[in-house]
Amino acid sequence: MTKMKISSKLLNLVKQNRSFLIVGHINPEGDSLGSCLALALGLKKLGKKDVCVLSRDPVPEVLKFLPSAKTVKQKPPRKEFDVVFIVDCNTVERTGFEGFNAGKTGIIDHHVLPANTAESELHKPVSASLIDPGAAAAGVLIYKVLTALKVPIDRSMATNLYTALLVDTGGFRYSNVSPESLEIASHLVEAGAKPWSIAKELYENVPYDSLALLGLSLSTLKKKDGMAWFTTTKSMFNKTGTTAEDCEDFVDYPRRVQDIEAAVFFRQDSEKTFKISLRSKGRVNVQKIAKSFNGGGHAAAAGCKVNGTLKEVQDKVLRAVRKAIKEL
Ligand SMILES: [Mn+2]
Repeated sequence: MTKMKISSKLLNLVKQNRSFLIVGHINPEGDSLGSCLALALGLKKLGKKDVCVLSRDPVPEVLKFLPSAKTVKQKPPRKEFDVVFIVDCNTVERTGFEGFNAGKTGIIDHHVLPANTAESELHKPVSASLIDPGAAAAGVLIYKVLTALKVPIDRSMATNLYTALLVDTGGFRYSNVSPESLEIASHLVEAGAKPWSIAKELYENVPYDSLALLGLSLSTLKKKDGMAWFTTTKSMFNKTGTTAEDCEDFVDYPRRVQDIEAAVFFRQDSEKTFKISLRSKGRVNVQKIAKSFNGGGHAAAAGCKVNGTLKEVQDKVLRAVRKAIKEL
C-alpha cells in the first residue's frame, strides 16, 4: 500500500480535543455517510464521548443499514464543539450549512479544490486537512487516519468503510480501483464487512417505483457524437410518486452505452433548473466541463446545475461535451 503520511497536525487535532462534529455533503451517498460514521465510531473507540455526525439531508432509505446510521442528526446540537471535520467535500457550502459552532476545522476529502482556491482560504482557520484527489473514496482516507491513530477497525467501522469504497468505485469497476483500494477492501472484509450482504443492500433493494421512473427516463435515451444522454423530468417524478433520491445511480445507464466517450444525465429539479451528472469512459475530463458550469467533481465523474428550459440546458451542456470529445 502506498504509505501516505498522515500529518501529525491532523492526528493531533483528534488527540488533543474532546468534542467533534462530523459533517459530509448534501445529498449524502455511501462514501459521505459511511466515511462520517466510521470516523465517528473510531473517535468513540478512542474514548471521545462527544461525537456527532451531521447531515443536512436525511439518510437515504438505501443507506439505513449502515451501522449507527440512526445517530445522524440533521440539525447541529446547540453547543460548541472543539473540532468540526468536513468529510468527502472541502467547502462549507457543499455541506449545506452556513457554518459550524466549532473552534477548529479539519478537512478529509478526495475532491479537487474549487478553482483558484488555496486550501488556507477555504476556512479560516483550517487547522489541518487531508485532501488527496488520488484516493478512490473518502473512506480510504478515513481508513488511513484511523489506522494512523491505531484504532482497531471493528465490524461496524468496516461495514461503513467498505460501503464507502464500494459506492465510490462503482462496485470496484471504475478507473479509481487500485491495488491500494483492493488491499484496504480486503482488510475491511477481514475486519468483518460482509461483501455479499452489503452488495445486496445497495444493489438488490430497489423500490418498484424507482424502476418505473427509470423506465420512463430510459425512453428518452439518445446517442450521438460520442455521447449518450437521457432525462428525468418533473412530470416523470409526479407520475411515479418518486423523488430525486430515486435517480441516484441513473447516470450509470447512459454510461453503459457502447462506443461513447461520455454520458450525461439531466435531472429536472424545478421548472427551469436541471442537475447534470457527467461521466467519462476514461479519456474526456468531465470535471473541467462541470467546472465551466460552476460545478465540480472528478475527472471521470462530475456534476453541475444549469438553469434554463430543457432544450436550452441540453444544447449548452451537450455542446460543451461534444467540444471536449472533438479535442481528444
Ligand atoms: Mn466520495
